[in-house]
Amino acid sequence: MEKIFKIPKISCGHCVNSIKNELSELAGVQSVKGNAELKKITVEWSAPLTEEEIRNVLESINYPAE
Ligand SMILES: [Cu+2]
Repeated sequence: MEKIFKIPKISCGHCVNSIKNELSELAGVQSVKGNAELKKITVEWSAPLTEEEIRNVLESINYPAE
């Protein structure tokens, strides 16, 4: 699965890097790409990981997705 998450709290490349680091640690995540200017993160993942779990992690690191 692949999805683009809009994350309003992204303000610079460091934010993108922290999100990348955290999400990359999740089992099932294949790739994480980010764009600081657009405040968007593209995540590619496979089951059993779910979109909800990804959203929960984003929330827990204080970068909730819209
Ligand atoms: Cu930042």
